Amino acid sequence: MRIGDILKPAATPKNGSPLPSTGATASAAQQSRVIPGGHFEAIVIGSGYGGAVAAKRLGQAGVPTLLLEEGRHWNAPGPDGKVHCGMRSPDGRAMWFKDRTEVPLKAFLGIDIYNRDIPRAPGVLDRMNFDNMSVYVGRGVGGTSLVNGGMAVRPRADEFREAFPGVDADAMFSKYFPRAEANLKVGTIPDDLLEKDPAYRYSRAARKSAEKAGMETRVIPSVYDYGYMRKEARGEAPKSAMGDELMYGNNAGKNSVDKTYLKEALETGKVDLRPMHRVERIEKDGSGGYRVWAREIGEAGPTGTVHAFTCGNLFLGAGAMGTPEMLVRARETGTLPRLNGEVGEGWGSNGNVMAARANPLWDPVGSKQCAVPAVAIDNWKHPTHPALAEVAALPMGFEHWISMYLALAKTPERGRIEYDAAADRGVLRWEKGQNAHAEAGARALLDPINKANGTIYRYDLFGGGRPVAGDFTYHPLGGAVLGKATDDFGRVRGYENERLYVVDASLIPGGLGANPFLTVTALAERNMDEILAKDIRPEGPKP
Ligand code: FAE
Repeated sequence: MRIGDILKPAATPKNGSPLPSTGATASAAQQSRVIPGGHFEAIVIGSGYGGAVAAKRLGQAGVPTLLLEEGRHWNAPGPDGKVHCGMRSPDGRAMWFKDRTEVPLKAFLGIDIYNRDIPRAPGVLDRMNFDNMSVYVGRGVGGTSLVNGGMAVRPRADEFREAFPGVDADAMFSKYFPRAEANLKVGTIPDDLLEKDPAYRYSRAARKSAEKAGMETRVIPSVYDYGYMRKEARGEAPKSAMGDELMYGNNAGKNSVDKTYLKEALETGKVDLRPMHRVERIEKDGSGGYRVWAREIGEAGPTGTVHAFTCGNLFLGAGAMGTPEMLVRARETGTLPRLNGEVGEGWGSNGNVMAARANPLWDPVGSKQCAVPAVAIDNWKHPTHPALAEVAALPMGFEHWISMYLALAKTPERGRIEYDAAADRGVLRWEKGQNAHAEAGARALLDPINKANGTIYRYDLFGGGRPVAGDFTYHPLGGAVLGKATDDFGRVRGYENERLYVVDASLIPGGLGANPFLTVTALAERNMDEILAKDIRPEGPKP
């Protein structure tokens, strides 16, 4: 039985009222207790980029705000004195309730050297597996900023305009992208690191082979602190990205949003942060606002304690898996019946494809590799298969001559998030053939590089003898697309005048031609300007 089966919409919970367990969490919670959580002027669900911008801007405007996050607050060291574990030594901190790590690489020369058994715990990286597509997301205060590559890339203006016909692109590029870059602390890798450091030999090798094929290359901005990276390179600071830290979190160096927007949000004194609270249901509360049901997550999984909070303004920032899931559940179970048919639609993988080439012996990539990518190869001018490929690190501690790429290919393929009533969860509908177009885009970029350099793909890394893999993504986008499921500022359609907002990557329609977090942040800044000025504090901030 689920919360929705137990409680009629807008029921007022009594303190400690006993409830049967929910279907989704039956093994962990034999009995659920609902505890009234109090009223807040605003609630933000999810603490990634979109949620962090919303929380900071609400806090600065003097709005008492509750920030609910499913994952941990990663601020306390484990027994080894570190908050996060490294990629070569994963433990329970690595993955979200998994018995074994699930990184994309399956094998090296036929042997699975990448994945390890680990204790099941609320770790920082989740891989959500659906038919034909797996989706990686971060779990914790800071969302996917905790585990991502830190690449802060502006989309091309024409791609931005295509994705967001209702948004003033000039204002975005002159005001909101610069604002997001300043707040996220975006910088550019200095020449001494990129051109000379042994840890960037892999970038230089891939760049050289691309240029030999006549491809354009460019440097990618990042939120990693290059002052810190220089110290790592000189041996003056503990190694983080220069060691093997990235996908399971960085212990230093990276400006994830817990170090930027969220820190500033909490400093306003107006934002109450509750980690390890998973929102399972949202509904109108009968007095014009919203009731939000959040289950406490414990070290062993979901607990039997559910908090029922109320608010006047509800901001959904649970990412392009979490936000569509909450919305399709609300529409299908009737707790928000006026949501339109666009909710759940327009989901895409941003054309993510991973691929690898084998370099010749005279082109080594280095046994030490810095995990923060620095170089991209641009094939966007391709007439049918535009793509950008970022040169990714593969830090294995020995020379392997592999150039690894994360391609972002332009593809028309889109899926949808549907509500699975039996499991009470959102399910991604994505067909097998839908990966082919993006994979062809990656090959349209890499085939000429192989040809010009007399090299071949690596066929042993992704399983099934495949040279390219488009069946997983780091960049889930869409499911509540701007201008379709919402108005042009993220106000949810059907509830436009009732203060229900989407602020995250689900606003982006499936593909962008660039890594998404800078756009998520800039768009959230723009939308919060409008929402605060018109809906919440038309008379100005009240700190
Ligand atoms: P996100 O950051 O995912 O945050 C959502 C938060 O909501 C998470 O903390 C969830 O735990 C939480 N949540 C979900 N459901 C619930 C619920 N029901 N109740 C409470 N909390 C909930 O969303 N992008 C780039 O631009 N550059 C990169 O270099 C890059 N590298 C990446 C590398 C990896 C390995 C991965 C996985 C992603 C990468 N991305 C990169 C993608 C980028 O991090 C992502 O687009 C943004 O983080 C999306 O931001 P949102 O605010 O939408």
